[in-house]
Amino acid sequence: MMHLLYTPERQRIAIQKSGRLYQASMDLFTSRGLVFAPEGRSLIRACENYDIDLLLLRDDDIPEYVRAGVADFGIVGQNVLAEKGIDLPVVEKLDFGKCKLVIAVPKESRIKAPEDMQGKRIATSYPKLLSGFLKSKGVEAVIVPISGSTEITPELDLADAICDIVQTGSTLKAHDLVPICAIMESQAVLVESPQSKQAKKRFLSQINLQSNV
Ligand code: PRT
Ligand code: ZN
Repeated sequence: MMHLLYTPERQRIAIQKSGRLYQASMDLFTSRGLVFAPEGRSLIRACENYDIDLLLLRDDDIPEYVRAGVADFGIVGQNVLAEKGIDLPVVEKLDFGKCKLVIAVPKESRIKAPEDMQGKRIATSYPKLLSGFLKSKGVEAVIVPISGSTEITPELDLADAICDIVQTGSTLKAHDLVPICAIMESQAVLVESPQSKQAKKRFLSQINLQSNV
């Protein structure tokens, strides 16, 4: 029998509302015994057997919600945390959302290494991580900020290279791009708010203890 745990208020856990991390995040909670009301259009979804509400958000917004303590916990990619520059305590590294942030170039390009990118244009949705990487290599390049579909930019001559997330590599291949170096490896992590009180931390660990995962 599932017993309800007493908490003075409901815990809020921010997860991606759709996209690559949504289903795996829901599966994680389900595997730990949480039952949710059927999907509706609301951005808040109540758990029926624990004092927990899910906040369904754009993944880019999750670090800020958790940092501010509006959400007590969040599930987000390490790449997003790093790009936002928001460092949050990691409760658990999760076994999904694994990917790499790489620099890739057209396969016929003369760019073969980061040093060859001096003065070149690189399209990315990760300007902060890219700029840190280029600085560490002593390379000055032009960062072209793009919010999505960077892989199309070399063939349209908006950029000479891209810096993007790769998982299987099939998107790069489809655009005749090849990776020349990796900037970071990433996976989904469960983070907690620094604002979160001890009771909340204990609360979550109780859920973990009930898990068979
Ligand atoms: O709408 P919202 O802002 O919430 O979602 P989003 O579109 O920003 O993110 P989404 O759902 O694409 O990805 C969420 C998180 O999943 C990322 O922040 C990463 O932590 C992780 N992840 C894991 C990935 C990938 N794998 C991935 N393959 N994120 C993006 N991709 C994209 C990549 O940008 C490229 O377009 O998939 C393409 C490459 O995939 P492959 O398999 O062809 O290499
Ligand atoms: Zn996003």
